[in-house]
Amino acid sequence: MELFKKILIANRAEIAVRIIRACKELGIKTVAVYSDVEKESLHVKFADEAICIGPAISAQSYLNIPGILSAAEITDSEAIHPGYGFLSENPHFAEACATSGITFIGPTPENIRVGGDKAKARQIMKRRGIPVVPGSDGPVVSEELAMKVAKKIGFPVIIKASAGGGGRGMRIVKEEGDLEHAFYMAQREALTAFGNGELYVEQYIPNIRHIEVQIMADGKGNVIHLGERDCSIQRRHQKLIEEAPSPVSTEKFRKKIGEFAVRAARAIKYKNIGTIEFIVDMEGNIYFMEINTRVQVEHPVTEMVSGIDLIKEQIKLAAGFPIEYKQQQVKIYGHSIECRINAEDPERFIPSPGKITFLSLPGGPGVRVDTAAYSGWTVPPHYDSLIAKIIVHGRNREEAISRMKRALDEFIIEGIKTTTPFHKKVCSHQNFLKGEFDTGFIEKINNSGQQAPQ
Ligand code: MV4
Repeated sequence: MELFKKILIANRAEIAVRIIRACKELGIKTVAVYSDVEKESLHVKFADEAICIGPAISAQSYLNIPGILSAAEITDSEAIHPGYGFLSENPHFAEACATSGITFIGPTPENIRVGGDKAKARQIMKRRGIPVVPGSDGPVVSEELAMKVAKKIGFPVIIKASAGGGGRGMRIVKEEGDLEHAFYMAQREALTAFGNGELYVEQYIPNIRHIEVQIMADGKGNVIHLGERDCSIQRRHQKLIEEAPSPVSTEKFRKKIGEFAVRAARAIKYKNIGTIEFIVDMEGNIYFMEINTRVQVEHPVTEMVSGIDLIKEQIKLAAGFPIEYKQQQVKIYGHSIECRINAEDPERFIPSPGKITFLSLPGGPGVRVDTAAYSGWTVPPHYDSLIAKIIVHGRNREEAISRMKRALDEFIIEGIKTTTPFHKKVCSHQNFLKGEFDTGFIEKINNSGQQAPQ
């Protein structure tokens, strides 16, 4: 077996840079693709070759399957890494790669299909005995069926879109009288957003933590997990801060949630790296939620505590190599936190694209910055506003937080607004310091304005 000689990266910005770094360390040549407005982007400068694939609008460049496949063929690329977003969870793209004789660096098209069908994934896990929130067995095809399920499990319930993501097509229903309206609203929203109005129903669990597990599978029977990430600090379904391990985790908890994740991966014959998402309630009960079939934005916190380069693993697994170690050899060391720095107003989170007139990045012990930003670069308005990830590692959570505070102070940027002030506020909040938060944390602090003394 051999690794690829050349990989095309079908993405942009920090994740494209991250993938190029892994390729360089593996001795693999890289091809960047870019849109008209991204000629001066760092991923273009870092790659061995670069091809313009069309105009700024994603649909005509980063989402253009024939265009990207042509770029791969012209450059003799043997594989394509899709990064996250864009084509990363498009089963048709994974299939089109195979048809063109190009390896898609990711799971199988069937894995991607299951990941994109949340009602089906839930049903599979339920049948395998992996705990799911009480709810419908698969999709609910009518408002009457949704009502029947809701009455059986009791209100409040949450209606979700099978094809859902980013909180779209989701409705919390407090009581019987609200269900009919909520059902049709969710259905219409899902149809508009995903072209698929299929819905399912679950009991609504309040005050949850979002905890996910990194898994790795080689398709040869080896499935392992690399521990959990706590992604509860989010705003309107956009994660803002992630950490590993979870502040509520113990050896016992990790073993339990890790085993659920491995069983979930086995249940769908998963191959490559992936994430099994759970919600954890106030009593510590764990429930399966979703499968994410891509590398995630927050993957670095797992890399920092496990010492495993997930992008290199992704590439090696796609090339057919087996996993080189056993579950018992995976050790979680210390604590890691990531702050997502967005080019946004820190109060209202409105995008703030434009020219970065000055940038100085943090460094020093235990600090990693994944970014494609540099002094003089113009953040384009056409894409998402993530411009840098500040990732810290410490021997324990306290050390990680003090390093994050220092790193945020060292992050100096001029010309655009960023969410850095927001992160500084969170890192000084007494509940964050105590590890006491759920997915409602940001709303709570933004509404009450409470802040820990410095
Ligand atoms: C839930 C839930 C409570 N109970 N499911 C949100 C995104 C998706 N990945 C899963 N989500 C949730 N699922 C059950 N059964 C709470 C959330 C949730 C949420 C829901 C409404 C408004 C804001 C939210 C923020 C985080 C999580």
